[in-house]
Amino acid sequence: MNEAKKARVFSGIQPSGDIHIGNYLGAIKKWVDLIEEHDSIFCIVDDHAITVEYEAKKLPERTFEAAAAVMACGLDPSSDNCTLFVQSHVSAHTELTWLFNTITPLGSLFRMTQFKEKSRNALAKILAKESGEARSTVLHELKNTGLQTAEAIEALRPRIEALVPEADEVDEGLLAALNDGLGSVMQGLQVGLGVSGASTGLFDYPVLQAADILLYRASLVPVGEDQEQHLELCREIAGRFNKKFKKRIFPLAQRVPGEAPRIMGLDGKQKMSKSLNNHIGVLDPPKLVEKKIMRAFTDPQRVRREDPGRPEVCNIHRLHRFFSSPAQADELDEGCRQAAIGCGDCKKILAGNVNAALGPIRERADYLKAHPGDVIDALDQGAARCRTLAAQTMDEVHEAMGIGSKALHRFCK
Ligand code: AQP
Repeated sequence: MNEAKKARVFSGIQPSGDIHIGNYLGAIKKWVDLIEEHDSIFCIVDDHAITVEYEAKKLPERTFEAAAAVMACGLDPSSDNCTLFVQSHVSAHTELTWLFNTITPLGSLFRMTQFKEKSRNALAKILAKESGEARSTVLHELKNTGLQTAEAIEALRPRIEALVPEADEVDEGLLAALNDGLGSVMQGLQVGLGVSGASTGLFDYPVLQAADILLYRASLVPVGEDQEQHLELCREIAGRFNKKFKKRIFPLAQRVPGEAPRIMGLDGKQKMSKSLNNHIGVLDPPKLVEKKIMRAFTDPQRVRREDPGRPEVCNIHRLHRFFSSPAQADELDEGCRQAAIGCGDCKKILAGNVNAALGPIRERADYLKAHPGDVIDALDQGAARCRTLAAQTMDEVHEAMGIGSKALHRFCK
C-alpha cells in the first residue's frame, strides 16, 4: 500500500459493554465503507472505558469481545488498509494526552456536554444503588457542596464590582482575593462533580480522544453526531499546538458522518448507549432482540390499537428506516397513521428484519470467539504498526516542545 497517497482515517470504540446497533449505524458501518480507499486505523479504546466505574477483572474479556464484534461487523485487519489495535497497548496515547493537557484550557473542557451527561448518569447510578442512610449521605454531601459553592459565588460579586479595569494601579490584594474566590468556586464545582462519581479522567476524556486521532495525524474521523463537540476540541488543540510551537505537525481532523447521526435508546429518552441498558446489541441472540423490541417505547399518544399513530415521533419507525426496505417502511408508516397496524405487529416485523441483518454478524462473531488467536494476532500486529507510527509523531512533538532525550542530547553536542 502506498500510504502517502491515502488519507488517514482514525476512530475508536469503548469496550464498556455490548456493541449495539447505535454504534454500528452511527460509526462502524461507515468504518467498513471507508477502508478500501483510506489508510484506516481503528482502536478499542480501553483507556477511555476506565474513566467511569468498571470491573477490572472483566475488562480483558470486554476488550476481546469488542474487537471480535467490530471484526464481525466487517472490519478485516488482514486487509492492507485496515489496522485494529487496543489503545493501552500503545503507551504514546497517554503520553500525548499529558502534553496536550498543558495547552488545553480548563474552560474548554468544562464546556463538553458529554462530560456533563456522563457525570449526571454516574450520579443517577450511585443514587439508584444506594438506599436509606447511604443515599441521604450522598445527597447531603451534594447539597452542602452546592451551598458552599453558591456562597463562594455570591462573595465574589463585590470583589468583581470593585475591580476597575481603567485604574492605573491594580489593587494586588483585590486581585488575589478574586483569584482565590474563583479558585474556591472551581474547587466546589470539582467536589460537586466528584460526588457524582466523575473522575479527572472522565473530565480529560476529550483530550485523550484528541491524542488518539492526532498521534496518527488522521484527517478523517468517522464517529456519531455525539462526538462533534469533541472533534471541535481536537481541532482547537491541533491548531493551538501548531501555532504555539510554530510547526504544522497536526492536521485539523474532520468528522465523517455515519449512516445514522444518533440512534435513540429503546427507552425513547436518551441516545442508545452500552451503559444505559437501552440498547440492542449487535450480538444479542434473536429471542433477546425480539423481547427488547417488543418492550420498547413508542408514540406515547398511541394508547389503544385504534388510535392513529405518529411515526415521526416513534423510535420503532426510525429503526424501520434502517432495517426494513424503503417500500416496507413507507407502508408501515401509512398503516400506523391510519391505525391499520398495531404497535405489536409493527415491532414484530422490525424484530424479524433486525435479526435478519444481524444474522451474518453473529455468525462471524461465533467463528472469531471459537478462534481467539485470529483476533489476538490481528490486535498484536495492529499495535506493532501503531507504535511505529506513534513514535514518529512523538519525536516531532518532543522536538517542538523541547522535551525528551533527543532534544537534550542535541543541546549537549
Ligand atoms: N446512539 C448512538 N447513535 C449513533 N452513534 C452512536 N455512537 C454511540 N452511540 C451512538 C457512536 O459509536 C461510536 C463508538 O462509541 P463509544 O464506544 O466510543 O462511546 P459512546 O459514544 O459513549 O458510546 P455508548 O454506546 O454510549 O457507550 P457508553 O455507554 O459506554 O458511554 C462513536 O463514534 C459514537 O459516536
